[in-house]
Amino acid sequence: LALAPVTAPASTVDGFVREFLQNLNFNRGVALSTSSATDRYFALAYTVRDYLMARWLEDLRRQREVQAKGVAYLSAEYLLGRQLDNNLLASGLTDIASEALASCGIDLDDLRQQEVEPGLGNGGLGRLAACFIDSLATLGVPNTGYGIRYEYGIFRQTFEDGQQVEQPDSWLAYGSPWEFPHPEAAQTISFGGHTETYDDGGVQRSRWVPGWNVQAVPYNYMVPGYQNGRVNTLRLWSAKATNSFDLRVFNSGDYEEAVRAQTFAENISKVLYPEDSTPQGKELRLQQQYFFVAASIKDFLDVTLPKDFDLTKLPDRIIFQLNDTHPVIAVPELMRVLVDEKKMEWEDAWAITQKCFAYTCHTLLPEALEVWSVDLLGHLLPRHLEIIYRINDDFLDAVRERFGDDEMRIRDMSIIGEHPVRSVRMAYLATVAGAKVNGVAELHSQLLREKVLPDFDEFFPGKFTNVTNGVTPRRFVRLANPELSALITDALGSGWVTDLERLRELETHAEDPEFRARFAEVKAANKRRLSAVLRERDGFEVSDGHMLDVMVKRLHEYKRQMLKILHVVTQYESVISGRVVAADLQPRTAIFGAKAAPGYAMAKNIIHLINAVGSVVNADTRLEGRLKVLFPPNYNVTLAERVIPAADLSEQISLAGKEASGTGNMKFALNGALTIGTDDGANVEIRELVGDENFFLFGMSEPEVEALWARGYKPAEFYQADDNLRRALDLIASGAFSRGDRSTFEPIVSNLLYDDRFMVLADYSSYIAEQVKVDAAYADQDAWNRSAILNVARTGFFSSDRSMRDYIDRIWHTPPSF
Ligand code: DL6
Repeated sequence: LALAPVTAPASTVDGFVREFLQNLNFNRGVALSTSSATDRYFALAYTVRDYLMARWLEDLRRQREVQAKGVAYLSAEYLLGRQLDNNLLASGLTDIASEALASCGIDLDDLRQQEVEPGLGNGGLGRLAACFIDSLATLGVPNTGYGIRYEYGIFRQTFEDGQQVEQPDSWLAYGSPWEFPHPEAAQTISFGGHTETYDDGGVQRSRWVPGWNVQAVPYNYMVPGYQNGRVNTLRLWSAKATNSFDLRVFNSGDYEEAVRAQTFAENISKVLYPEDSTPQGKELRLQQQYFFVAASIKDFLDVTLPKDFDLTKLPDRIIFQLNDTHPVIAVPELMRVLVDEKKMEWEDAWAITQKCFAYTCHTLLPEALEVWSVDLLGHLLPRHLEIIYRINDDFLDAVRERFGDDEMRIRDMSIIGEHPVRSVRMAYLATVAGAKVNGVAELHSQLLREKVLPDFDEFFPGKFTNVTNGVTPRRFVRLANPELSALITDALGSGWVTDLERLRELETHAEDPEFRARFAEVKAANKRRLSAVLRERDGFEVSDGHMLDVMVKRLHEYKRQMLKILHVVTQYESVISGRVVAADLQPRTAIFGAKAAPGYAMAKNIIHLINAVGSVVNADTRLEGRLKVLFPPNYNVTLAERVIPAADLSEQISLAGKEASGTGNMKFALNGALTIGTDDGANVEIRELVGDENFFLFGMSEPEVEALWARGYKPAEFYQADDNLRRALDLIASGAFSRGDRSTFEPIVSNLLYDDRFMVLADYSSYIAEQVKVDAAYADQDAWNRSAILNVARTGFFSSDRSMRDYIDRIWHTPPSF
């Protein structure tokens, strides 16, 4: 029996009902008549798992047997979103489940609402990782995603008097039915202590004598491919104390001290670090990073590989993809394991290591390029610091050999920076160690090569490449937009879900008035659906006939939510001053969704301002309801799935040269919103694909931004030169949105006038002019719909399936299936 393969339950309504009721009875311990919605949701999730289980076990068996080269994706973040619908879709069970539940008197939709989404990421980077693992499973590429099972994910945002308040996200309060804990497979992870040299049979070797340990407990999650019978694994690590408490101390009555070690250890996976672009040198953060990569490397070497594996063949078996700098401490860790534990020669270990890693950079902001002070690193991971020094010495010797004693260049390229404190530059370490380094959009990869790491590009010809980001069409079109999906399937058949370039075939349909009318009806239905969600969730009303103008993303000054709210204030001011008649405004609702990092004061001020403007504008009858601002709190993946399909206009308005790629921009275009955007990140590629006539471009290009900086940017000159800008800023400064208190938003206004690092004022007039064109274009609904359909038709390139194929071709060289 133990050798018999597991079989899935019968894929029939009766089979599903039987499995569901069994789960309700045997796994939840309740009868249908007494079950709560939570019981039913859990029983449903268990049932879907049961259907996927046979495939999962079979894939794990096959992976062990075939031992083909696979991908280990190392990411500190996975912003997964709800799992139930995705797993129902992947297993092809949605209709059966819906019918089966209905026969038990249960509405599937009610159970969907029970799921708390695992918010184990801050934004684009974490959501990208979730899209990538979905695509790898769909392509049939063996992959394990490795990360951290944070007990608390990204904070739950509420507003108090318009200001952000962060609440803990206790997504595990009722447990998660999707995870499989394996405490018996825990790995011991060490920290602290010191290093020493010793005589190993006549050879002098170094070793680490750690100071303390924690246990890394794996929790496995299924990652099913889309209706292809493949299931990969996401393995998230949870920290546990080696000794849960000290009984002797407990018995002496010092209860707090007895569990101190436990609290300390378990803090490591307690909370997602709430920053996505301004990392601070926090010890806990470095602990998190080392904790998960050390556990993942051990897991791969000790558990996945056969016992007698020849480690010189490691690059034929695995590539560790470093998702940004967070996992880069994996490089010295693999070196430590190979040299100290497996007793390899340094040169051999380094040759292997250099083939086993590749690094994706996700930023252009200098402050987001992570560095760790050598003091902290040496205190927490002393042996790793020694290894990093040796890697750096060898690297700088090679640089000297190539470029001579150019000390300036040596200093610039050193993995160790000296200012303001001696630190390890993790992006440099990743670049030196990685077989490949990629940016995430064409422009980003170009700027990475030319501006951020030019010396490295020269030194390592061919190492740098680009892979433009993508998004999974399963979650962001098929699930999020069922009506558009039905329309597309009607026109093209269902193959587009795994071959998104087929959307091109919609181009001819864009010329068909009947198709355009059906497309318009889909958009209207999506707006009604969003309206119902916002009414129930936040008590908001979405007015009929309004253009939905949407800006949803993390709050950061470089993304320039400020520019969008200045547009709202400009329109508002033009009406209350009597220069524009309200009836002449194109009815618009600006929808914002954004969380600010808790320590980022200016971002929080901007949230406050948006809410304050919304309160005043929405209540002012002079606007005759033609301009509205809605800011639903706690923007997350679940809300994104409702907002994006309903949007008419997508705001992608970062300062050129600052947004690495963006992925929201792709989701909106694929759902038939037109973009107003700068030539930044992947906007550039979106515009090239959809055509200038279907995209609202404004603002300076990246070279123009550079030229303005070089000339000396004085934002106040732009304020003086533009009447609308002056009026809008003056209105904010006057206290019009702060009950007359001029001090409330003074920091925002003076920052814009005297600093304005992200050139909001310089791009303002071009933005406002382009918004006038948006209004004019929207007035011709039929032409707008044609453009929207062409956006859908021409953006199939942005499927994460294509991104994954690019990684496979350009970086990983893994076989497409096993
Ligand atoms: O590559 C995914 C995503 C990009 O789309 C965004 O443009 C980029 O800002 C984000 N990067 C990060 C890393 N930290 N910073 N800054 O979140 O990655």
